[in-house]
Amino acid sequence: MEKSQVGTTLTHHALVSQRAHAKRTGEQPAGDFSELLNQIAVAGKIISAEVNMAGLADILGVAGRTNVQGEEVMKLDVFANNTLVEVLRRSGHVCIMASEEVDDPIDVPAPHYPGKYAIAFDPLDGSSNIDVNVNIGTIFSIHRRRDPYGTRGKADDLLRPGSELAAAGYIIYGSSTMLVYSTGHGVHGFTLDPSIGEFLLSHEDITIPEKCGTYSVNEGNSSKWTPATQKFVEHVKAPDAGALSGMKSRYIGSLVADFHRNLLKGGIFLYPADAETGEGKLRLLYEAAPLAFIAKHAGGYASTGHDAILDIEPDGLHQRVPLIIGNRDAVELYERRVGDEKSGS
Ligand code: P6P
Repeated sequence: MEKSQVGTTLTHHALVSQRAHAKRTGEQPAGDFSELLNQIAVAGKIISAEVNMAGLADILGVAGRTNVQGEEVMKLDVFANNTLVEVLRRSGHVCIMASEEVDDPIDVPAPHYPGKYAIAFDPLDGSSNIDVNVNIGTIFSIHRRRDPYGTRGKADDLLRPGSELAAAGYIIYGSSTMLVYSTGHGVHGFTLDPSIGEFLLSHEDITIPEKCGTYSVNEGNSSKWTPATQKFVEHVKAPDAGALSGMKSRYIGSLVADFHRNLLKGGIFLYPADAETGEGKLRLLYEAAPLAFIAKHAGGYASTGHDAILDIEPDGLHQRVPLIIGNRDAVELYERRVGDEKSGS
């Protein structure tokens, strides 16, 4: 069959996958999800344009405030957050939101229509890299609201395990802007063609390569790691310690960039628990869970070391978790090392 000269747009792909979902579940395809995904893409295009302009415009530099994480807020963070909130509020498909930049749930007040999805997002992850031109990204997770006929959304619509997600994805702003998403039926990547303003299918059915050739961790934190983490990292670094060893080190310090590289090339990313606090740095709702959903549907896995990330019942919008994510066999090896430490073997 001759090759189509028109690429597969994100909208078309989402519509086709929604029709397939409807066929599987007997639901009537309403097109809500594909419209919602399209609005996320609109916000992504607006943010991408601003990120690419940042070096030229006077948008760099600190906005002079700190967010819930106590981190200085860069102006682009604020811009990205406000763009997503505004675009999603008026989409008619969202009833409640959570953002890394906002302490409390973000409602969808009248006259906006409260749709059937609850969304959590990190509007601009890796923002400390903005002014050194390193890839940064938007991460999002999408739940169907609990009460299909409710009016306003509630925090409860967001505080659910990642295993119940309807979809998740991220947009990475770099040499090109890519949107990667999954609804649980494969992981698909779309590259923005700025000449027509469309995200076109460029990576269909992404699966994490068999070989786990890279480990990605901030070794500057090694003194804060548990012995199990220290032993695991020593193992994967060792030149010839058998399976899952002799890995290269790659660490960008931008979660979306590190995750995206490992998704396409194979690898394991670790932001482990701090031995003192037992806490990780990364956030469950809008960083760990959406990426764990993507990893799972690309054949990978994500764990805290003790529990699968997708099984964790969130106890708050900004809950931190340890995150070990990437090739399934490497993450499972980490879990065994943690298990051995617990059993003292
Ligand atoms: P560290 C960026 O600030 C971020 O939230 C993630 O994007 C990244 O993976 C992590 O923090 C980097 O943290 O402590 O290594 O600088």
